[in-house]
Amino acid sequence: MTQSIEELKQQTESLLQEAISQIAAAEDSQMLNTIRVNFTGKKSELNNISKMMGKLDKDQKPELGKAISGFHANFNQHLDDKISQLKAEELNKKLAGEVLDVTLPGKTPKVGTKHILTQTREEIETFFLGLGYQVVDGPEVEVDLYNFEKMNLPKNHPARDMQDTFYIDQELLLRTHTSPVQARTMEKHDFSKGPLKMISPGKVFRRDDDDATHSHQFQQVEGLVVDKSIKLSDLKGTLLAFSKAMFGEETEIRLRPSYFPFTEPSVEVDVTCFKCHGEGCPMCKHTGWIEILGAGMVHPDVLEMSGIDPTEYSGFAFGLGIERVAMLRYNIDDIRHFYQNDLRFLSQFKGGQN
Ligand code: FA5
Repeated sequence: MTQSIEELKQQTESLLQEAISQIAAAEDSQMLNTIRVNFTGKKSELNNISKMMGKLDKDQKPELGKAISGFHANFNQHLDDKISQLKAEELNKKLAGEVLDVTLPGKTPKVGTKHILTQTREEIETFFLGLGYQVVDGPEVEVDLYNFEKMNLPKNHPARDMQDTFYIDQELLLRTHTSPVQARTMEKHDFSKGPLKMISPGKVFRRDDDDATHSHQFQQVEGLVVDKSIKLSDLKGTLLAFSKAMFGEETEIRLRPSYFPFTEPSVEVDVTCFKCHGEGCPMCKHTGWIEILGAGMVHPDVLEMSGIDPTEYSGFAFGLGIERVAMLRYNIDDIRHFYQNDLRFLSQFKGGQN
């Protein structure tokens, strides 16, 4: 049956109205897609109308063409508007479901803390930097020459027994103390630029059996001052100021005669017990004093072996165990706690960081 141009235009218009009402009722993009296929696809009524074009008179063809393209323009416009509307609705729904209460307290990230030995080492460094010392590093794998010989401990010297260690070969070993850094620093020092004042913190190793106060690996801080007319009283004044800074203003020190091959005279330095303040308690084994370090005046032979004239220069040196200082300050009863990585122990020492 052939339809007139008027009927075709009418049919196109009806189709458009139907499409518009379906678009308006659509609830999601999937429904819109179905509408698009139904109204503009190959099997759509509109396509059938387009096929009628060939049967129309020449002057009627543009009329139908105009009606069809009018359909498309209108249809697409309504479709686009609906897509935007659905998108906006979707976003609003999402936002409504995601209510953000900006007044809720935030989640504090867990921040770690420096190991208590690192904190103690840094406090010691800060103290000596304040007195104008430089902080020097030295090798942990050391040669016999620096660890022993230049420290006045020639081969077969009986005092080597006090510091047995792990040997890599005849000449190479894990250093037993930080004292070899003394020789390494003295050899390089230029006295025209001022006195030598250094500390050197670091790991040391000994063939010691582990117990509550001994470990086969621990940390020391070496101290060394060399200049013209350095005296034992300079050592005592420095260590008194250090002890007060570490253990409290009321702390006193005493020097007891001792022996180290690299110092002459040599002393052990004790501080007044900061628990009983000298009265006597289990901590200080009822003596009122606690030993913290070894020290002395640098032996003239040690100065000479490092190229310094002992008739012109003198110096003092000291060496302390960082673990020992931390154990005393925080009343820690077993050195092994430092190395076991037990968070219940470590997290007690948060320093100033948390
Ligand atoms: C020395 O190592 C000397 N080099 C110190 C020194 C330097 C004296 C400069 C004079 C001049 P000593 O062996 O006493 O000395 O060790 C020094 C400190 O290291 C001790 O007071 C102790 O705190 C610590 N220490 C020694 N052996 C151990 C160990 N096995 N475990 C933990 N700490 C230790």
